[in-house]
Amino acid sequence: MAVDQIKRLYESMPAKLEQARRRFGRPLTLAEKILVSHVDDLAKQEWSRGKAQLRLRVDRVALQDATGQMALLQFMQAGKKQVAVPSTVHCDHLIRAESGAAADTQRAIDENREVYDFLYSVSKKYGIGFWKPGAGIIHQVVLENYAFPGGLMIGADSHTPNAGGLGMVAIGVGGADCGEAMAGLAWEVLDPKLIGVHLTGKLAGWSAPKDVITYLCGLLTVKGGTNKIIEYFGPGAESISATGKGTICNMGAELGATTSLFHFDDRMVAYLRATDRSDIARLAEQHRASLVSDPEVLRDPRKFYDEVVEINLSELEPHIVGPHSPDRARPISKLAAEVKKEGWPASIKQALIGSCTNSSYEDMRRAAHIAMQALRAGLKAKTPFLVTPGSERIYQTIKRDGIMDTFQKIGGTVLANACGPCIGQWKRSDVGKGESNTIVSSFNRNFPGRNDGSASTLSFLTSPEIVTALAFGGTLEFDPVHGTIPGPDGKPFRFTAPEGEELPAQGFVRGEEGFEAPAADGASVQVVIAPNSERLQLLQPFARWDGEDFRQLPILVKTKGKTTTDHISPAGTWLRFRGHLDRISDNMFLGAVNAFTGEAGKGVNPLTGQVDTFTKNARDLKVKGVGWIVIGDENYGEGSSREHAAMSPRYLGCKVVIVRSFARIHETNLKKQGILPLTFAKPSDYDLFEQADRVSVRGLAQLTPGKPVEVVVHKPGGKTVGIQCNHTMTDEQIEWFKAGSALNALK
Ligand code: MIC
Ligand code: SF4
Repeated sequence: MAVDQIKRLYESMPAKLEQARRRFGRPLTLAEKILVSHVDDLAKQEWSRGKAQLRLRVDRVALQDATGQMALLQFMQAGKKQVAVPSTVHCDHLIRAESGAAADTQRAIDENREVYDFLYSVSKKYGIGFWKPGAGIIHQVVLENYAFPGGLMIGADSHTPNAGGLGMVAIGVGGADCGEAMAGLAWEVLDPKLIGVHLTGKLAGWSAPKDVITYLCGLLTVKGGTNKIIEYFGPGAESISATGKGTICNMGAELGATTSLFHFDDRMVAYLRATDRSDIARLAEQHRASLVSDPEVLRDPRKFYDEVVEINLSELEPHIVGPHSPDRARPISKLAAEVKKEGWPASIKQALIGSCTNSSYEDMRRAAHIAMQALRAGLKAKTPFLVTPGSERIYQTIKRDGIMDTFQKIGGTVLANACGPCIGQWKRSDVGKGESNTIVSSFNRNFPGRNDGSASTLSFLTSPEIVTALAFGGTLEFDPVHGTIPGPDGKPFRFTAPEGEELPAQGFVRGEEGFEAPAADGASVQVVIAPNSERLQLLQPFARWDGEDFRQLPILVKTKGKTTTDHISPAGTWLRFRGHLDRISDNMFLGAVNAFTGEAGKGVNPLTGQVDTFTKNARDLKVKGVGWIVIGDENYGEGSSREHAAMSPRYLGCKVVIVRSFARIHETNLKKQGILPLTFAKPSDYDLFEQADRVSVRGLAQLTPGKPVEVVVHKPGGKTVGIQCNHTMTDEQIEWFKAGSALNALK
């Protein structure tokens, strides 16, 4: 965004904030200030945390190559000439880690040519900035180039909140939301509740920004942040670099939070300057009062936040989370005992650092400091060590400063500046299929099957410096903070706490950054999609609701326990089909655990009684014109923003999803695609549903915001049980349902 636009935003803030203070009758927190300055119509907007729907004007939209394909296919249907807000596309998810940066990037360019060409030509045509494969991971590139204090951004990726490290409200959403904002519509979100995290003390020694968020994940759990913004403030915040703040906000996605952000401070100024944005830093300094909470809020936070969490950074121990869920947390000092008790494989097979979460200069410096200590002592890494730099700028800078060299000396492999192993784009050959094994990384997610497609891999997440030390220990039983490992001379070797500058003393190297600006006039640019492509498919509108109640729908799947988007629509090799709805639907529910059998990915075809994959069963129902229903557990749809987890079910005939509770982005994605998302009024009603039941939903013509819906369960013997379910649809969202999708309603 051009500096003059930021200036205009800042200049408009004081008057709007004053208006809001008068209206609310109280001072404002930072998140509120940013929301207030971005509402579409301040005079008419209703406010009520957890209830009102906010209509906002975003400053920017960010897309990546996996979810971006659907976002752009939907945007194209709006028939606009240009995007209405500054937008960028980042090619990062489709590069598979196999043999190292250069070869992997080249292979990705060859394998994904058709998709890259599509993204490139759409970007060129509609005024979107395009970041080529190898340029970096979306969130790191956005932090380096586009994020700014006080801004509002949406991105088709759940870790978009990374930009909160620079004091921005940055929210992960589905592709349809992005498509609409790019087409010039206001963007809607539930007025969030606010959690204040008051930081005191100072990060020091082994404790890293990652520990703030892994600790919070343990405390608040994966659904603790749902429909809430997490605002960090207090004297401790100043001890965390801007990129460290980014790590914390990034992984706030694992709490299900709408977003996370920090108040503007001098660490942000330093980062803006180091990334060639002194002009923005200066502007923000001039408008500091608008970019932090009002003083009354800081003095008495409990009056203004719905919840306040206190963290004394000086007492925060390094944490490690996993396996299988980011909220399974404990201090590293407690891990060894738990590993023994649980019988997890202690031996570490792979150690990985980097990703969008943790690949700042500071992270790499501190990890290299650990590696240097080991090298000097003559130690060898016991496990393969993989490094994923977040961007070309980081890569070139750590290369110049000898950090890459250090990693290579310990036998590390430098992968492309891309998602790679974080999203299952990882060709691993060191373990057999189904072999139980342990990996540690500095990434943010660890759901079963995520990194290498194998649910038998136990993935643990912690700071890059701890990952690096663990690579030398080779076992989860090693506590680098308190313990020792045998040195080459047999004597115990102890690491000293990591150190490292937050920003490169000689400045960042810009490198070949791989940015392509759009055409000045895109009218003549052609966007081609081959009719026989297996990678891309133009979208056909979903059918309108026929005006009838849903009668006697069979249950395609009742899921048990965690049902993340990685369970509903796995990534890894399936990323290949992210632009082709029919092809990708073959992965539907592959990871979902069938509550009736405990098996993943398979169930009884309700019409034939045969056992098959959920996809095959759904395709059979679709051919026979029978709609179906999904029953789900807590926090259904946790994790990614991928709308394929809503589109595939919709495409194959799903009408209703009833669950104990939803994750925010997925619930919206279901609404956008015309599926009815319901929650049990009584969560124990989940237990009522059995394989052979049929389910009716009544009174659809009278759907009303805030009013429950009547659901009837028909038992095989003819008995029926009526239950109540709730929905969170607004009048507008009910129109989406009736039109068949938000996109249909728009047209
Ligand atoms: C992820 O971390 O799960 C992803 C892959 O980045 C997703 C987006 C996607 O599925 O393409 C996300 O976080 O939204
Ligand atoms: Fe990529 Fe992983 Fe970050 Fe998602 S979490 S954007 S897959 S690096």
